[in-house]
Amino acid sequence: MKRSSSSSSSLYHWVMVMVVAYTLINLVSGNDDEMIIVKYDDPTQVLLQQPYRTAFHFQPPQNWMNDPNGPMYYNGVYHFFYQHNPREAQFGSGNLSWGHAVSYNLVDWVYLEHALNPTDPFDINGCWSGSATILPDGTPAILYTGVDSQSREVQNLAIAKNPSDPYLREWIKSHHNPLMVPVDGIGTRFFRDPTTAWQGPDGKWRVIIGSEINGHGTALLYQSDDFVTWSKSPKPLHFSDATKMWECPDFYPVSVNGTNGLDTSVMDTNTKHVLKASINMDNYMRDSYVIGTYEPETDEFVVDVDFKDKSVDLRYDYGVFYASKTFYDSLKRRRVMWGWVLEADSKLDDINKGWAGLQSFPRSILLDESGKQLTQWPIREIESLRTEEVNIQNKEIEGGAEFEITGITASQADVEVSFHIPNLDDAELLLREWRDPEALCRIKNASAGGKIGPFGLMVLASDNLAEHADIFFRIYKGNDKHVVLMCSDQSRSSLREEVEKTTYGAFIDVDPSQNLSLRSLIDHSIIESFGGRGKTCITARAYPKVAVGNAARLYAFNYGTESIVISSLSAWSMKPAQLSPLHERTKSQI
Ligand code: DQQ
Repeated sequence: MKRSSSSSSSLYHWVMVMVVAYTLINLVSGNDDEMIIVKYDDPTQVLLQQPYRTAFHFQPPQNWMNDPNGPMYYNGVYHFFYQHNPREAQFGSGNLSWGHAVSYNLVDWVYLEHALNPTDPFDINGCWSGSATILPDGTPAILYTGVDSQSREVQNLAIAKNPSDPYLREWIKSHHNPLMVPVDGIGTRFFRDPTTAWQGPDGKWRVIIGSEINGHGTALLYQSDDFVTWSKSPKPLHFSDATKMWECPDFYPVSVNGTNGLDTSVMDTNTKHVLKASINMDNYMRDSYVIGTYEPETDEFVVDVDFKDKSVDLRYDYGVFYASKTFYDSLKRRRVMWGWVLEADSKLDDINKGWAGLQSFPRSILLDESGKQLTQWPIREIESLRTEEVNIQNKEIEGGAEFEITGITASQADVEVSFHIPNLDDAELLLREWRDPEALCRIKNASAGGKIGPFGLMVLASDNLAEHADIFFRIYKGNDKHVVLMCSDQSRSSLREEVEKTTYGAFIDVDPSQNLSLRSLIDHSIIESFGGRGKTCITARAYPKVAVGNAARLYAFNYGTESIVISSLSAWSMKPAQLSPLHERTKSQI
């Protein structure tokens, strides 16, 4: 692709983003009965701040968004709900409502009216996170946490008013609400986030609720015959004394040999189960998971390896990724995951920009063939956004070198690269004290030279490399095999001081004598990276001052002493996804 066409399409995109952003602000502001919206005195100020708004990641038109809620595929339409504060670009627990958007391809979205707002005594202080379950008669049902008039967390039910409305625009809260209240010593602020329910062989529904009991993160188990009357099982599904409060648990089957995802109630001898907990402990937010065997007759869940601590637990993503939720996509027979990607910009800048919070690009999720971990990959529909392409084959990068990958829009790109490491013999020894990969990535950042690595990609880089975010590998010699470290280093990602510039890292369980792959989705202020074909994922935020829009560059680099070969690299500019309210779309555009 030629630089001139990418520049003009990018310019067009920017103009469109600004026009749409301005129009949306006005449109939504005018819709008084729906939301109360912060008014901007000087809309140009808002528009000037938009370089960080994303082109193909889900964002609401404005204001604060956090957890993904109740994703589902129903009657030909994908539904996505999200925690939204319709009043401002900051978390406001009492205002939290369920934003709602629909899609036919999980890429382009139509914003609808909010599905749930805090209006009743059982949720007057916030409609918090929850999940959707499609009942056997085809009725979509939402179980969600309400913060009630006494500030207790309680579980509520809402049913789609008209299941034949393709967009399920109206939801009726059950007059039986609240269905579950904190009893038996459960803390009133430690009882939330119901999962998608599953049905056991006895026909009873089961659901788990996140909690902390006696200081231990716990998945409380509830059962019901009719989805309305729920009773607490004497034993939780699982708990861990290595963790505290479990938010947004998720529990679902994965196929041991197959490449399809499984519906939540499927369980047979070819399935294992995944239990994920979102743990916000010691100022660190992570989505950790365990894999185990679930016996539906007894509700026993026996884990292979239990939760321990943040440096050794299995995590969906070792970067900024929290409160995730999966759903079974019956159309494509896969399990799809969404996760909340937090901001790294200052609170004041969030307010000035008028928005905060992203969703990860949806990922399909499978059990790895080792059976010991999951793998994730952006859903293949993302490829419909790929446009100009560059390819590089068999290119050696000598130690200490970098080169620019030109020909694509580097601020809005999908990059897949596969590295060959010609000589593994001279790998440095992995020292015992380097147990925590994130700490190791901080000590050995991209500018600390090594032997095999650091090598990888420099993204959202400025012309003179004053700004760049780096995703790279280092190879070490461990006790009996090579160890591969993957880092996502933001330390030089912005000349703006107020921005958080966190460095993340994780080990990848791959054999580096085979090709080592890296894929990065770059979208203005987010970088989602997948190492070893999705065995290790790291999501990061970057807010460059200079490397924005057309000024952003992409490089491959190798600052180790040993040469590395790029066996293949493909990179694409990405078209923006379509995100707009229903009244702005014609039928053919939906
Ligand atoms: N966010 C929700 C809670 C959940 C937390 C409130 C996790 O339901 O525990 O917005 O981010």
